[in-house]
Amino acid sequence: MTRPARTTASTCCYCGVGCGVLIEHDGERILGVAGDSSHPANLGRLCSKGTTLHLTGDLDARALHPELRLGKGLPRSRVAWDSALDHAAGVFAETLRQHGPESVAFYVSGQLLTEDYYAFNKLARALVGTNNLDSNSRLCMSSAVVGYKRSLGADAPPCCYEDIEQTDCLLIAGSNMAYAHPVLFRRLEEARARRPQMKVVVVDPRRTDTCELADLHLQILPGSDVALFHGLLHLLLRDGHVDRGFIASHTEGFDALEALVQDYTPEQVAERCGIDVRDLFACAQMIGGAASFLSLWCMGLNQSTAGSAKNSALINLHLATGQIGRVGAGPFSLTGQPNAMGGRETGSLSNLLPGHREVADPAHRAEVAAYWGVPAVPAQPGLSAIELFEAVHDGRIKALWIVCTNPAQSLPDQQRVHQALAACPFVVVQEAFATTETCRHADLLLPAASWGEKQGTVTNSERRISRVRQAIPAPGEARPDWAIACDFARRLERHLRPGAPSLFDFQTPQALFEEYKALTAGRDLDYSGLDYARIDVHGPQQWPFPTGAATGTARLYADGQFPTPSGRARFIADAYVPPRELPDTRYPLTLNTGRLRDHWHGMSRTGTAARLFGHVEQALLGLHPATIAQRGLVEGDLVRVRSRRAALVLPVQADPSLRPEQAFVPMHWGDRFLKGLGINALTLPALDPLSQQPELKHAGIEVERADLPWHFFALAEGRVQARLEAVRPMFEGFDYASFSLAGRDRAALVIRAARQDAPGSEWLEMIDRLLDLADGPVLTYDDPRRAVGKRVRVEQGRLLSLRLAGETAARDWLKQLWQDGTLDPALRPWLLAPLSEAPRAMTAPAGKTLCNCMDISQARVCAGIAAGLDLEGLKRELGCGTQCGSCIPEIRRLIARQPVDA
Ligand SMILES: Nc1nc2c(c(=O)[nH]1)N[C@H]1C(S)=C(S)[C@@H](COP(=O)(O)OP(=O)(O)OC[C@H]3O[C@@H](n4cnc5c(=O)[nH]c(N)nc54)[C@H](O)[C@@H]3O)O[C@H]1N2
Ligand SMILES: Nc1nc2c(c(=O)[nH]1)N[C@H]1C(S)=C(S)[C@@H](COP(=O)(O)OP(=O)(O)OC[C@H]3O[C@@H](n4cnc5c(=O)[nH]c(N)nc54)[C@H](O)[C@@H]3O)O[C@H]1N2
Ligand code: SF4
Ligand SMILES: [Mo]
Repeated sequence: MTRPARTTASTCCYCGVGCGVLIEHDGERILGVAGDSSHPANLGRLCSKGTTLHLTGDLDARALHPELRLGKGLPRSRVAWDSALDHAAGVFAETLRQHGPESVAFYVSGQLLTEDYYAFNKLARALVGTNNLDSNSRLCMSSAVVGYKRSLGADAPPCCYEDIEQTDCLLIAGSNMAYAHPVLFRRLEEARARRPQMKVVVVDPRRTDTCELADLHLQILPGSDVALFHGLLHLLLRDGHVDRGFIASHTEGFDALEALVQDYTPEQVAERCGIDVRDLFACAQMIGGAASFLSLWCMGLNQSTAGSAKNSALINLHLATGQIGRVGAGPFSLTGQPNAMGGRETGSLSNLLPGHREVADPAHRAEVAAYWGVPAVPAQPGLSAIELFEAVHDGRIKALWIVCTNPAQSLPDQQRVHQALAACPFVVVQEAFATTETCRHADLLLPAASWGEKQGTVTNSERRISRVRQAIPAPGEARPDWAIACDFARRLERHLRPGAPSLFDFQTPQALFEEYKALTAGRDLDYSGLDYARIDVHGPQQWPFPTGAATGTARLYADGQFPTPSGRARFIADAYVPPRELPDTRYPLTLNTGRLRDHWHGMSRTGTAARLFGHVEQALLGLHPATIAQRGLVEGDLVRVRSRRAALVLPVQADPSLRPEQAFVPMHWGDRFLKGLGINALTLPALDPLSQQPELKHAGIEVERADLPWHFFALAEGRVQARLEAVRPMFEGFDYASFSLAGRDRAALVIRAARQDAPGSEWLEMIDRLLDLADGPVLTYDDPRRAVGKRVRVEQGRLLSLRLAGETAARDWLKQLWQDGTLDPALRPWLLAPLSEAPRAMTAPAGKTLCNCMDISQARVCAGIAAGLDLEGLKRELGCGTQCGSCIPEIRRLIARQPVDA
């Protein structure tokens, strides 16, 4: 029986743009999504990830029941919630009794809702008595937090999204918003079309799709932003483009900065940044001559050992020119995760307390303790993410609770992270997807409700608080994060505060919100005047929203008053410091890492939707064509990438958008999808001294050809998640093994692997069983002398699975035949033949999918361009780019044939 379709308005669970989505469902299953045209962040738009939300979340990948392991090395088995949480409370209580509050820690996430965050925060500080609560925002926003606080006095992005549309000069530094904040990029594209006089500068070592809108791209050397920003200030001063009146009335510390930037002469800066000095002049001219100047930035500034300095050096430019607190002006940090802002507000970093308070401030601690009715919140500073895992590694942390983050994929220096987790006496992982690398290490796995299944609030990049609403029940026994935290806390209270009234008597997320919001009263972010009902009736609101307010606040600091003791903003005079791993003879290349358009972090969710692999199917090491040639490589070769920490084998890809001394790998592949602990096996745990944010963007590497003559390729349709779980352990003996999905309405698992010699026949027999190739209608070919063996399963005129061992040249053709559906019977005899003998009639592989919504391949777009179509023509004829628009920057790039090979 089909139920009537219903719609629930909620918020997208991916990026910090915070788009409103309408979830279409029947009360049991989510059937579709649409952009919410009444939501001020997106006004109806969604990007390629947002529009495919309903296709993600394969139940085979979900955590459905609590599971407990009673000893290291033993398998986990299913337990009831009661015993799971009683057990956890017992272990935590015993650990606290024996080793004190510094022996336990919580590692949480910018993807939690504000209510979840608050519950964990109170649990750690008020009940357990530790500040060892840190969040993955340490890898993401902590340099921006320090930047705002040091320069402006409070952690508050002062701008709003409309400023992006209304500015005269936009500087985008270290942000690939075309991929990472696509709906804002759509808004920018549209604004630029209306106001072509708007100037756009992009500062990025790569020529990204974001550069398609730029008047000027400064392709700087990695990590050289501080030198660039000081060099720009030098020129603004020289040309009289600073606002002396604003500096005198509203700032302090300019003299020291003015003295410092004297040394940042244009020629020196151009050399240090590796750019043409004329481009530096042009950039200074655009900023200095603009009526309004806005900057956007993201991980290219934050993920650096100079992250805090980069943030403040950029904010300096706004203070020196008085470009803040006005329409189209200000320093606007883009938030990565959907609720990294909420984490900052609720104080969910180890050095923070709720309401933008500091652990280090005794008055702040006393205020929070009094509000909670506890004698004190701990004064001992908590450990930040990297320090925290170091403490797990050396045994100081004995019980670790991980929520909504996958550190065994996303932290740098993965060998150490995996060692730490393997050795930790008690690891709790509270997860929506059981497939993550971190789940392997869970002694207790707690299934969490996820997007569409839980409710609460999130704050987006422009300080706007939106409701997250539940559409359907959570699968299995999964429960919302706040409820798990409070249930555990009440059980722990029986050990730690027997008989005392509970601090965690919350029956709804709304109750948590109501208790928490009072802690913002009188603080810079004050949203004590907001409640769920107000958002339900009047829509999402921007803080501050104090009691009695009728509307939120679009822009901060319009009056030139800053939340510092003196009321003045501060110039910060930090000198340029280079990245930790500068190129040397052993590691001459710099590895940069970042996002793809259609994947989200460790891919626990996006990795369940086959079509999201259509744009980029596998992890490739991008190198400049000249660098590839110089090393005697050709595109597609497997190379061994070595850093000071580990080596990883990957195919190489020519990427002319890079500088010759640079390499790029997307951050998304962890050990599940790429053997060898994933990309972060290579990255380094060096930290910014103020924000403790790791330098995930610059690792010294070298590459060399990996001689792995025995290749393996397989494709198997159906049950992709379960099949991946089953086959993944069989590839431990391989030097290279990469896993992905293919298809659109039907999904297949795709495996590419290589090693020195052929594995034994038992291995092949086993893999054939797992891929449905052991019996039934399977065509076989074996040449044991050459260690070549092929299997193809054809059923009812369709190719269903295949494996090519020892000789894989026909892999793309066969994959395309699978994708095409019905198999032409005339091709049957050729399926197992060497590629050179295959008929000319064989279809060429379509290659990557540019437009996900309309399923248009790059090949078709290129053919259209060759036939003379422009963007409008391509939209009209092919339909590409007419839905979510995420592919438009790339289509523009193809039309412009950018980048041209340098
Ligand atoms: N599709 C997608 N979108 C996402 C996410 C995702 O996983 N997938 N994740 C979300 C999250 S949590 C975040 S934090 C954001 C991240 O959003 P972004 O920061 O925009 O994304 P990244 O690709 O990590 O890095 C941005 C750019 O920084 C450049 N860069 C590297 N080093 C330097 C440098 O030294 N200086 C400068 N100026 N630039 C440099 C890189 O070349 C890269 O193009 O994306 C959010 N949105
Ligand atoms: N090399 C390199 N590494 C990086 C970066 C980089 O640019 N380069 N970027 C860094 C940045 S900016 C970030 S933000 C991090 C992100 O790193 P992670 O936080 O590890 O990324 P995710 O894969 O998003 O992890 C979130 C987890 O929460 C789970 N989940 C989803 N919904 C829910 C829910 O409602 N409840 C619970 N309990 N679980 C849920 C998901 O299945 C997923 O496993 O990666 C960092 N690592
Ligand atoms: S831009 Fe895309 S990923 Fe980000 S919130 Fe909007 S729909 Fe979601
Ligand atoms: Mo992030």
